[in-house]
Amino acid sequence: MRPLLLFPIIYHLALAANIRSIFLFKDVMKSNTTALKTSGFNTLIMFGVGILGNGDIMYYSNTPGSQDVRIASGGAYVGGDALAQKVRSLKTGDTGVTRLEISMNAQNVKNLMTTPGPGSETPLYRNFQALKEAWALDAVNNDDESIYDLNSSVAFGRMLGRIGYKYTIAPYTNAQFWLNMKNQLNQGLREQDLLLDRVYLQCYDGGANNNPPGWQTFLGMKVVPLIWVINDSKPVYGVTAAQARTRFTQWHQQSALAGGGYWNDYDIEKMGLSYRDYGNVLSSVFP
Ligand SMILES: *[C@@H]1O[C@H](CO)[C@@H](O)[C@H](O)[C@H]1NC(C)=O
Ligand SMILES: *[C@@H]1O[C@H](CO)[C@@H](O)[C@H](O)[C@H]1NC(C)=O
Ligand SMILES: CC(=O)N[C@H]1CO[C@H](CO)[C@@H](O)[C@@H]1O
Repeated sequence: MRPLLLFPIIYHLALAANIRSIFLFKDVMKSNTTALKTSGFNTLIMFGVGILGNGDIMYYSNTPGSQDVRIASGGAYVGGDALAQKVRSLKTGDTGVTRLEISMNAQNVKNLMTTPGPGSETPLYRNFQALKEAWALDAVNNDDESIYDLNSSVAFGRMLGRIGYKYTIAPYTNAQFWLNMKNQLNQGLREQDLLLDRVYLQCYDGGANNNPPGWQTFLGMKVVPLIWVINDSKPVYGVTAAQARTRFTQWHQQSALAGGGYWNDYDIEKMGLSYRDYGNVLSSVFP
């Protein structure tokens, strides 16, 4: 009978894999995706997705010379083949990346959850379904920093869950709101089936004083602290790879974390930093 035990053990190890993440602020058509795939990261989170009042989905540009791209409309992917191929390539070929997320704000979510609602025939549902397929996405990250409407956020999260996405959050403040959301979205679900399965905690800028172990206790789930790499936008929050190692290690010793992550790839390239150095920190602290 012993061999039967192997499967659950392997399954458990797969679930326990440490998260090594980076937010992609730079247009994926312009960033060094080879470096992103081969520097130790296993999770990439594409920043700058948003929805319009009619349920169309946009990929907003945060890169000089790039333009905003409409990526889903009328229940179809409309972002173009080159972009779809580039995004899909992040998880294929020579890569350590196993999970790809898109990060968005909460603009228009409340309106659309009220009318027409979260049903499977709505433009929003069909657009997210088409985008998931076109880009081979695993999760949608909620980076709401202003609206915080619980009811519509929960309805939207459940809608995404029915499409097959996981749902993640990237709080910097308002812990009670995120706890309420997590409790509603994960109510009655087993550990391996959680809908809201990851928390990326901003530990810079407005979240500079966040203590990841404290958040873990409050939320009742492990978190992935995010650190901002060296940058010229808000230099005071810039952290070298060596400093990142110290901070991740200290938090992890206080209370085991789900992994670590960085904000963001654009600054790594702009400041001439090393993906390898920042990635190695995650690979050694969160092997
Ligand atoms: C992209 O990253 C790879 C791997 O780190 C490196 O060899 C290559 O020189 C980089 N390309 C550019 C254009 O910087
Ligand atoms: C909560 O959201 C659902 C789904 O969109 C909606 O039907 C319901 O009216 C909302 N309730 C409140 C109190 O806003
Ligand atoms: C160009 C620039 O100002 N870079 C700064 C980014 O942040 C780090 C850390 O504070 C500074 O050392 C850099 O000078």
